[in-house]
Amino acid sequence: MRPQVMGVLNVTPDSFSDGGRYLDPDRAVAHGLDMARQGADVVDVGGESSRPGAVPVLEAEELRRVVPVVAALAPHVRVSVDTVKPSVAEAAVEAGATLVNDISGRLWPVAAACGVGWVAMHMQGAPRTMQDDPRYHDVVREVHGFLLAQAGRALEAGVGEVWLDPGIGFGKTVTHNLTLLHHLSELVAAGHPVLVGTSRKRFLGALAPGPDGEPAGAGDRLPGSLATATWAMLAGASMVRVHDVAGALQAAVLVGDTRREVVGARECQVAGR
Ligand code: HH2
Repeated sequence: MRPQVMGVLNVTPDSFSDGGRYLDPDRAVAHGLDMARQGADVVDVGGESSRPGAVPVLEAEELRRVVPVVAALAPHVRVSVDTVKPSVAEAAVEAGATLVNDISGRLWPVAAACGVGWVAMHMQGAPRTMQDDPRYHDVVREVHGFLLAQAGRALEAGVGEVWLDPGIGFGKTVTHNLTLLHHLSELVAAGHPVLVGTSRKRFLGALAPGPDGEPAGAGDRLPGSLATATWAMLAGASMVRVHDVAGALQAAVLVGDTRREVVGARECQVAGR
């Protein structure tokens, strides 16, 4: 099986890379359907930005942004809801979402009560201040330890589908992000499916500046996004969360084929090659 691709749909005015583009519900639904056509296995609908410095959104506003978009997409593609608010998660599930993507890593009781899957992500602190001075004694031990403890609680509560996500960029320096990617296979080895989101994140720009020596802006981070998504999939991640679905899907197919060692078989089917 190839790794899955989760397409990002931010119904927000202020997300770090696509803020304002899909705040209009019709545009959001059109983009979600487009990602589904491109092959996204899941469309992740969020109504609150979690970029560094982001200010929380009121519950009523988040519900207004998310619920109609989830309802319109759910008949066509698997939908996850990216929220930390139990009420928003519940309303999105009511509207058709079957996965709660939880950057707080604390909503397993909601997933258990609603009978849906749950993504537990690790974050140090809260978006408003998380990048001020993130510190760990041992980032791998602390992040993996938190995720496995939360997974245990979720399983005990009866959640049947538990994903773990190290939370790249959430209260982490560039070095913390790279260390977590380096040790990703250890998280995979714990036995839960792993989701990784590096798409367009700031550390990619900092690591690979443009020709002018300046950090690459969010719109110029596709190569780094694909490289890190591919790294994660090769390390065993079962899903990558991306803004650019078509490229990630191509990478996922290649990783899947390489894992199954069918490259040779496929070459035979391509005439003249
Ligand atoms: N990253 C973002 C949001 N949600 N969920 C998971 N599970 N993993 C991630 O790495 C992750 C996430 C941040 O990206 P984006 O949604 O594009 O930006 P914003 O939070 O500004 O809306």
